[in-house]
Amino acid sequence: MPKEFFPGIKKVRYEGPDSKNPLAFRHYDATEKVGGKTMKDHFRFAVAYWHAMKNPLADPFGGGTAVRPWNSGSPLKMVEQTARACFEFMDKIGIDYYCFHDRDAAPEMATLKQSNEILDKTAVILGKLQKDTGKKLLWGTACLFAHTRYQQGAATSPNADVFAYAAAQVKKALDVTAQLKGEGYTFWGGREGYSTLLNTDMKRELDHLAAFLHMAVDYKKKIGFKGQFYIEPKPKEPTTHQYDSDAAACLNFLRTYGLMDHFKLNIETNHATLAGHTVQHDLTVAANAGALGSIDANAGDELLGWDTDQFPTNIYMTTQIMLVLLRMGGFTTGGLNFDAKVRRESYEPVDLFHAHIGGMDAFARGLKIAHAIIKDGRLDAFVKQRYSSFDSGLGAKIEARKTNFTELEKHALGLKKSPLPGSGRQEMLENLLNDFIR
Ligand code: XUL
Ligand code: CO
Repeated sequence: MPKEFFPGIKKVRYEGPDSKNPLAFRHYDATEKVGGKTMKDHFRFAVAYWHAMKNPLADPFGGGTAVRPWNSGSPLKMVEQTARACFEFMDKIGIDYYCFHDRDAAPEMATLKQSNEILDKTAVILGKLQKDTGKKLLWGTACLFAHTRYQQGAATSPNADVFAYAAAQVKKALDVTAQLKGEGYTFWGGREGYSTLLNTDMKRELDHLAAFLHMAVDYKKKIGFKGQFYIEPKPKEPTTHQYDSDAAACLNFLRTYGLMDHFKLNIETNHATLAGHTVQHDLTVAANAGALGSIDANAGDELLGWDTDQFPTNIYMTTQIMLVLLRMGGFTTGGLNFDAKVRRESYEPVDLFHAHIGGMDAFARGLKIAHAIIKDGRLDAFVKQRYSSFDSGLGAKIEARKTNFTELEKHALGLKKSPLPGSGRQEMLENLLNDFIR
């Protein structure tokens, strides 16, 4: 086994905005404090094992292009090499957390028993690496969408044996996540939806999904796992419609089935845009419900209509994400997981560094800008003023639910002219935002 998987690449350092070194940070300085908290603590960045380490970079028209020397050899050798490559990468890029699916940490074997055995061995390897380096698991998850048995869903499969198999897989993934002291566990319903309603009993499938998640909550209690459960919304792809389509749909599902106390949401940029929302929309919906837990940071491509999972580079977007996050008071258990892959053309290991550096720098700038906007206060003051008619008098009575239609009618009849709100000043506010993006 080679001593290094990224030979010739040193630890990436902060060199300041004028640096011309492509393997240096220009804006992300882990120890710099913004608003009393280090950048490192604001973001809690994580490496996504499945993309950074395992994605072959295939597309529907051609096979993988990625050069990943660690993805070779017998299953166990590959597992160990990949784990070591991931920890070397985390060390060199300066990221403390990682996230994995059971089946990217270890491959699926011929039987469930064998898959569990290799996953157990993998957990020992990862546990040792965590102990030696201080790196941590942000969240674990189970891949319930790649194998052919899950072609028609896992917890929403029409087949009870498939449901049981998925339950067994999540049970094991929870054991391993707990063993590795994961700070969370994510449920992304990869195929929990339908391709056509002609063959689908939607109500029954949703009831099954709820039963599955209740059993997961019970098992979590049984093993004493303290990590946070997340649901990750996505509207479609691979299915035509996924039940966890957006933050609002997830919250409705959780409330309907009495699961609200046990789950928060893991919001992913490209999933929100596929749902026809901006990411700040879905973040805000989640935060308003006290349910914004974690973020899968990436970006889509405006010209392509699918989940391209690109690295986030747009400072306007990172600023708006950080505005929501700062107003919420920041992460507790969650973090910013780069659920993003390099382009098929960027096939060399060093491209993983460029991609993460770009994402971390873009978020560092977004953080500083959002902090400055909040400190400046004009944006918040404008919004406050916009609703000020509800601060006293009749408006305050409406908010306190101390009035009724009869009284409101009397008030409306007494108005001297038709009421009109002040200008929304969208352009002025867009200019204000742009003034901070330097
Ligand atoms: C798929 C996706 C997943 C989840 C974890 O679009 O985002 O990688 O984050 O299963
Ligand atoms: Co994701």
